[in-house]
Amino acid sequence: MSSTTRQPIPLVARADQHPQRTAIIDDAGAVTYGALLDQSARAAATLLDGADDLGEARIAFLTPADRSYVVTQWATWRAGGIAVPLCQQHPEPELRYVVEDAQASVLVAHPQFADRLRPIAESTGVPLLLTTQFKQAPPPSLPALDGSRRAMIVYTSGTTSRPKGAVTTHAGLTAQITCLIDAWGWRESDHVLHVLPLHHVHGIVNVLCCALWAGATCEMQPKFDAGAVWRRLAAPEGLTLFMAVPTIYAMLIRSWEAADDAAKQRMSEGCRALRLMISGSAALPVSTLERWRTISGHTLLERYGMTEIGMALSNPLDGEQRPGCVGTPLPGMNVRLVDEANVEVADGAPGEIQVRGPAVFREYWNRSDATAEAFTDDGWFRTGDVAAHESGIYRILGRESVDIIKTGGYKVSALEIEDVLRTHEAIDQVAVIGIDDEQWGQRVAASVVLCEGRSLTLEALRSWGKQQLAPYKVPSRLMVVDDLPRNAMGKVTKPRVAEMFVRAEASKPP
Ligand code: MCA
Ligand code: AMP
Repeated sequence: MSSTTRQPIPLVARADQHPQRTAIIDDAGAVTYGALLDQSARAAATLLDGADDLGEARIAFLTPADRSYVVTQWATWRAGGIAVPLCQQHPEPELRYVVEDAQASVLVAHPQFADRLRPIAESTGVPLLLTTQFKQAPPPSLPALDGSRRAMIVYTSGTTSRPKGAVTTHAGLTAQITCLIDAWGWRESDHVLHVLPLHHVHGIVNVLCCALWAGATCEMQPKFDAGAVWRRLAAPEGLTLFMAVPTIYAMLIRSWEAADDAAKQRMSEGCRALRLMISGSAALPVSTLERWRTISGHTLLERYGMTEIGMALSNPLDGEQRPGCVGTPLPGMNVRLVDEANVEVADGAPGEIQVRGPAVFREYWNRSDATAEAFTDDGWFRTGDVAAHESGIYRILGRESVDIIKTGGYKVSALEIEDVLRTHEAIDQVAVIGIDDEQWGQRVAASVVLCEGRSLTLEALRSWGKQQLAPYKVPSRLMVVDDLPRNAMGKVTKPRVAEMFVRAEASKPP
């Protein structure tokens, strides 16, 4: 890297210390840190297009899970922009929402996804750039940036209908990364298998950015596929780390159970070569933890985090891990449990998790009211999750809002799904809830009252829903009812809706 392009984005600057090392392995082969620096400088020149600094312009991008993602992310940062990763699985309305809400200045697409972004570029007037159009020459200089510069917007669902953009600064990202580097002993010799989506913090920060910070190798599979993961784990040469959500471990367990004895043995032996396997993003059932231990020899290290804060709590790398617990605060994270009056609760009593520290996000993009509401007067971020601690070790008990559903590790808003379902021509009233599910953690379930004379099957609802919503938000359970249960105020009583689903499941023939 030339001195004119030297910059204090720590993640990028560190790459200069080991240009020959392999940073990424994807379907096309290995990429060194030096190549990432070179390609991201050229891409930054293209984004800058003669300007000195993107000045926090939002660059929304859609690429496969491969080197093109990292090149675009680094180029955006190096040019002074804010990275807005888009989701491959989102249908057009969801992609359009993010592009418009973030007020993106430029859309970047890998040619594979150009057709997905072109209609949005045409109707919004936001220019579309293909990753194959990145310039051949690096820029004469890159802007000087400090840690307070906004780095990334990740869209996250909450208690409002539409997702909000959580903005993290470069200093915040550095804090999120470095606490995990310390806590999980990341080192240059690490080699992580990456199978997670790249529009959420788990895949972006915990896996990709930590690996690149450490000078390690990040091996990217295009998407999670149980067979492909097991093939790699069964021949684990080089691999040291694996991270996933509980649903993925449940799917891997199923796939292992279905294999023949010789294959089972190869898979199990392969796992033993890794130094660490981690689970997070949703509660890890103790049954999954135990089954995985029998299969792989690993006690999954469970941790707790959130888009707005990165990771807050983690079990220790070495030492006691209590099943069902998420450990203690990570380095630099201040965590407390409070009651409704914001007073800290006693050992063993339930309280809301609140977090403070340099890793906490800066704001919700363009939503100052929501940002203000998310923090206490003395600066603690309210997570909305409820936990208890005993001798400093935390156990997650649930969430304050029934309208937040965790399915397959994704957080989705019941209110957002209800708003979309209400636009279906056959639906008069609707209540969306999460119902417990062994594989998905929770499933999205919809109870609907239909318009006079209309009918609706789950299949028809799902095929319509996939045009509007990400597949993980589309209900996979449907109940048509005459009336929704309501309280005296006329508000739908969601616990009663949940009971109706539980009764219906129980009365199904085995
Ligand atoms: C997909 N399907 C579902 C769901 N998702 N059905 C019910 N519930 C769901 N949640 C259906 C699809 O509609 C499709 O059905 C079929 O399953 C296959 O779809 P596909 O998209 O191929 O599914 P998959 O690839 O098998 O997805 C499962 C997955 C994925 C790999 C577990 O959900 C995933 O990558 N989850 C990780 C999410 C994550 O990274 N979260 C981190 C958030 P049909 O055939 O009928 O069309 S960050 C976070 O939470 C914080 C910071 C933290 O702590 O980490
Ligand atoms: P997201 O907003 O998508 O980042 O999801 C964050 C949410 O995932 C948290 O607020 C928790 O509700 C949930 N979560 C993350 N890790 C865990 C865990 N280990 N156990 C239970 N819930 C978790």
